[in-house]
Amino acid sequence: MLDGWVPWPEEAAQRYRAEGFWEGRPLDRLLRDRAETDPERVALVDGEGARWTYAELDARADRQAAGLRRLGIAAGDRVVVQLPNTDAFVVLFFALLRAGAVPVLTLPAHRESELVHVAETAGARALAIPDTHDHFDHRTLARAVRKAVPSVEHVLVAGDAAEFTALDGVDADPVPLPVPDPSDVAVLLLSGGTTGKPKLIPRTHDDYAYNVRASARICGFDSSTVYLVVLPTAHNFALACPGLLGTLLVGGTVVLSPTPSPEDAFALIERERVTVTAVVPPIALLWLDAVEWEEADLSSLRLLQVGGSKLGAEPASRVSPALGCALQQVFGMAEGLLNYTRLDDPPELVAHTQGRPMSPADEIRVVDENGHDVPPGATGELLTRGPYTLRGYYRAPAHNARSFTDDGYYRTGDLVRVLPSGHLVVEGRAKDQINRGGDKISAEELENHLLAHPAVHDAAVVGMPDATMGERTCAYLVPRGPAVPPTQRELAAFLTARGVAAYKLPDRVEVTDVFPRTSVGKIDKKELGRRITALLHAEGSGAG
Ligand code: OOB
Repeated sequence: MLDGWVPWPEEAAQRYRAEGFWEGRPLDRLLRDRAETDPERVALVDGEGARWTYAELDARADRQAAGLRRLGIAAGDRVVVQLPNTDAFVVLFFALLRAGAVPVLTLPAHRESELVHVAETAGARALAIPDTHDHFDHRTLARAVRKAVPSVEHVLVAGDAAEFTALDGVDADPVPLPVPDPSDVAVLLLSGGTTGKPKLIPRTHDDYAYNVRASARICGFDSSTVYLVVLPTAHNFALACPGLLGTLLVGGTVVLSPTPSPEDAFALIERERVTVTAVVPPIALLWLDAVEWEEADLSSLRLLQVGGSKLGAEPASRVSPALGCALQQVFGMAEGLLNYTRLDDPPELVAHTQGRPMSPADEIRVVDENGHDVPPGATGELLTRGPYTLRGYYRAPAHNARSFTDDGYYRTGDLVRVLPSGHLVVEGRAKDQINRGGDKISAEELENHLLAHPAVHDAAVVGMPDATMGERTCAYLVPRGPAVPPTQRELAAFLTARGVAAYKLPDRVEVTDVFPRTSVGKIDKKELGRRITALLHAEGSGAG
């Protein structure tokens, strides 16, 4: 058993098993099963058109698993994975599961600040990266991570490995490997984060397999499904809701798009006759515009899943007419709980709600600031527990004490109301986080970086309304004494040099002498939010 994570209480675990939510099978079996029943079907196609059957993918994973063991990666070892949407990700993901190691999934956009923290927290044994991606040399990043985190012994590189180990060369003849305990942690996902640094989310074989299986059923995935991975494969939405894993589970075909741009994605939809894909709202908006001028044939598309941040009712109602497919809203979280609008829901509910919980075993409470249940239909914070929602972050006891109730409910920090149909409408947020078109930015994490700037005395990060992204990031600064406060460009350079991911850089910087305070003396972020919103209105831009 991996230590440092919080398992479900025995009573709940027994119930989830007895009721069939947890099947007691390792996660990698979903690939093995298909390789046995449909070996010659195409499992995976990459952006360039290279194709792998189920048998080939399965065999590659076996060979790499054996190679990883030979390299010294042992059962329970954590391996930080930072790979873009390529076959290398898929093979390594299954190879690690089979070697009994735990993939720790990070985004290609993450940089030194995030990776060092993640590798350190996980006590990672290895790091897997591309050589270069999106004009960035990840080997430079790996050198910095190794220097800062001595437990990282191996760097595995997809492509030109330089002084590191080439992933391609890791293969060895398959060996029998011990079967992992299905109730143990299979994978560690990254949380959006509301505090100083991102947290790690343990997902077990049992819970994640159920997440994938139930999602695939609700979304109508079957062997005719051709799923386009548009978001990063490492993101829970694209990986398991039902995503890449859900498609492999049912014997469909996964197609990997290198980017979410309409040029790349539309060309792949046409070429591979893609039937379903998942995007965040800004990409949905971009695609709704792009169909006007892009010539591609999108007639194969049956379903567009949209989630990660709130999709407005107006663009929601434009999806079907413009793209000729059904819309599904998805309100999910890497921590577990998934809400889907159903394929047979009336159009009103699909356009105006963020779906209802996936599982009959999902328990939902909506509470006020004192933790009391609000009256039916009123808005409050969503609390949840269930067979695929974590009971605690990995190695984070202090944070866990705040993020969970005594009886195990996870405090989502999302403000919702529940309709009589059980559908949820997301009304806002009670957490100190900015949701920049699906990318989550912890205000505290960014403020800590800003406070490190010599000319900054105090910093407060708030969201500001934005027509495309939902919100963008505004950093309010109080300069240090007579110092000249940094401009937005100077700050961007400063933060980049500190190894902060580009999506976290403030979109706007505002300088003030003093922060508004609440009655208890905390920075009044609501007031700052109102100020920047008013300023945007006065400038004639913003919410639009
Ligand atoms: C997904 O997962 P995360 O972990 O990146 O972010 C979770 C948070 C939620 O707590 C909520 O604040 C926000 O993202 N969110 C939405 C939303 N979907 C997610 N807010 C409003 N409307 C929505 N539809 O973002 C995620 C994971 C699995 C599937 C889909 C999204």
